[in-house]
Amino acid sequence: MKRILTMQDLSCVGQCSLTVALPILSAYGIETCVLPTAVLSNHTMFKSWSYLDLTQETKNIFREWENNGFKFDAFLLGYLGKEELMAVAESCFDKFSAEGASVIIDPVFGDNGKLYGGFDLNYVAGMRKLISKADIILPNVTEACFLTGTEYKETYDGAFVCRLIEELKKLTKAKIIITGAEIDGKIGEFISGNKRGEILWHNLLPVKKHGTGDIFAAVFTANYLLGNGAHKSCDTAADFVADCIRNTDEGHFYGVQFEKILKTRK
Ligand code: PXL
Repeated sequence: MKRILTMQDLSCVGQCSLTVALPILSAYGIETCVLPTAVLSNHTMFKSWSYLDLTQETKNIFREWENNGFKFDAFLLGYLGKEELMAVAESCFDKFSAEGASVIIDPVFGDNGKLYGGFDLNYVAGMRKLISKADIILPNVTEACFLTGTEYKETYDGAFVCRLIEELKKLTKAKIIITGAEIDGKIGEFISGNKRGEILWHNLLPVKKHGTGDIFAAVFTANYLLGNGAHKSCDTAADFVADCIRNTDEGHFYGVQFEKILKTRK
């Protein structure tokens, strides 16, 4: 059985980051270990939140993991929260990678052309460096723009997204999957390839929901680790997210009810 370490925040309420990655990866039969980077009362789309930074505690955790000889077959990184955690992540890969371990990084710092609250360009610069260690990266269009220093556009075409991929290739050897590109009433994932990349199109749903990027990353990662390949894993993850959105009750504003879908899908 594969063992993964997922490193992201624990938002106690709000259906994102660890509270979606852990159940989803586990439901796919992957042994899932966690490295919480911070504990928040709830995610930052609510009107207020508390934030306990766990950067210092990672030293103690790593010491004991070394004592116990733990290794991981894969890493999934999401919202880290603080720039200092980039170096922590690098040392985590160095110390705890099993042979051939995959590093999957969802940069998680912005959307709709803006950085999430609490992030600045130093964080982006740290992430730009960290993605050079990845095997797969899953930025959205906003994150791809910030990482490559490209000006964000509200409306763009496929050529714009392909250029983002070419710019990202200068920063990392990772397979690049730009998620949630919205073009002409459709939503798609752009996947880098040796020559031409691939685009997977899906119907764009009329509502936007929080936490769907984290769900996409978890379903993608689970499928990828089970040997389904990047293309199929992407398709499955996009369908899963769409089903979650369709099955979320109206008025449920802070996330999607992925639990309903997890019960029915593999
Ligand atoms: O879903 C991404 C995410 C994760 N964790 C926290 C967040 C967000 C997005 O806003 O605030 C704490």
